[in-house]
Amino acid sequence: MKIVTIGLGYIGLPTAIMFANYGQQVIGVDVQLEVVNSLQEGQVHIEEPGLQEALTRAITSGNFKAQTQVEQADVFIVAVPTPNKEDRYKSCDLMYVISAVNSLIPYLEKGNTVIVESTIAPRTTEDIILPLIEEAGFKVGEDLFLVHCPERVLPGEILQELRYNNRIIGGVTEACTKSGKEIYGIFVKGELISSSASAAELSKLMENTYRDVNIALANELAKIGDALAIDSLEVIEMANKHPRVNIHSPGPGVGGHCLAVDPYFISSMAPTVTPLIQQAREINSTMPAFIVEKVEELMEKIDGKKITVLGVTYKGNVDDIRESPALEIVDLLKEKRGYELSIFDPHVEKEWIEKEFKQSVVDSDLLLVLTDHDEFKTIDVDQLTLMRQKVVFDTKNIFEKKPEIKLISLGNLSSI
Ligand code: SAJ
Repeated sequence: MKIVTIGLGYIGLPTAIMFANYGQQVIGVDVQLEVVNSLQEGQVHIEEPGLQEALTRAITSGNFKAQTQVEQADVFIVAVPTPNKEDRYKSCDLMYVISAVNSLIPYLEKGNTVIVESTIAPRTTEDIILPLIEEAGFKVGEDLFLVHCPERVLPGEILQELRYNNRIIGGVTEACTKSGKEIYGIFVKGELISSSASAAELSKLMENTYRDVNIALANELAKIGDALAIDSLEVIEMANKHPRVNIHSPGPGVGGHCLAVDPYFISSMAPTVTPLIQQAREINSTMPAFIVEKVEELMEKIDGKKITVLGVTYKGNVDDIRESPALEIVDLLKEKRGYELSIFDPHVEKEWIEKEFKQSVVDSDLLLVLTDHDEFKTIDVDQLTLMRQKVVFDTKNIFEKKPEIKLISLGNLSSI
């Protein structure tokens, strides 16, 4: 089978490589020439465990190549970004999806299958993509097949989850779903769930919304703990021992290109019936400002000047800084509050990031933990000797209590 994947980012690239390593002939297409060049030279451009080795295998077998041009194939997979529009409701911007679909239409032939993996607002496949294809003269479900098959893999675990997660196959007709199942059956070991395109779209969005709302509840609980001087982290730990409770973890905010984006795709389509979803977004997106407020209180109390920030990615063990609450916090602390800042993140290479942890803590009054990279979990007191004061504000709950350290977490904010 010949497959063209359009979009070689966090989802499109692993998917393309996976099909190639399962014996399919795959052409990966991206509009960014530097991405294509780097892949042609055998180098992945994103950090994801196992991906480099998988690319090397795919290239060596001759089953994968990258290019900027779409060409004829049996299957077309669209995995391009869908950002929020800058409108009032932050609705789904389909610009890249429409452009990708338009780029493949000239190559369509009878019997082809078009799959959209990009996360899209509910009803997009049927109301927007289907007409584009039918205007080109094809009857979907008869001449060719159209499927929404949302990606649901967790960054950091992509290769494992691509294979073992259950996969929703949302066909525009039953024949479309059947075709989608045959294609993903090539490597997916989880259940292939037959559905419609619209239900598949909403399911994907609700999965991320469920997580966003649950995190908002945890963040609200951290604020309740602060207001009432009760350890909210201890409360969460105990509550989660109840067999039907699973409160998520509070943190400095919700980032990445999924949870901080997708809930708006639902609320913008149904704004009057989504107060809970909108409120959760509001709670999570104001967490950085809340953390900065607490940092200010703490810095005033300890008469501090310099802050060392640990981690700027949107979560631990990834290199992705898109929609990162940590960056928003850095910006607020530096530009607006004028603290001296030193930033350390072993997963990100930028000129404003310290190369050495040891160097980043020199004369620091506060270690502000914003990301739970594994590297930070093993930091011990000896590595903090160069700090002016050994105060740690750990927003990710990864530091152990030690007598030599004054440790503030989201569980004991009231002790500031
Ligand atoms: N976070 C918290 N508290 C938590 C869990 C997460 O504050 O208890 C924060 C993280 O620090 C991060 C953000 O939420 O800033 C999102 O992280 P995440 O690990 O929840 O999710 P993503 O964005 O990396 O991936 C999610 C996943 N969705 C679900 O778990 C329902 C993944 O399976 C999806 O494929 C992905 O979105 C996507 O592409 O949509």
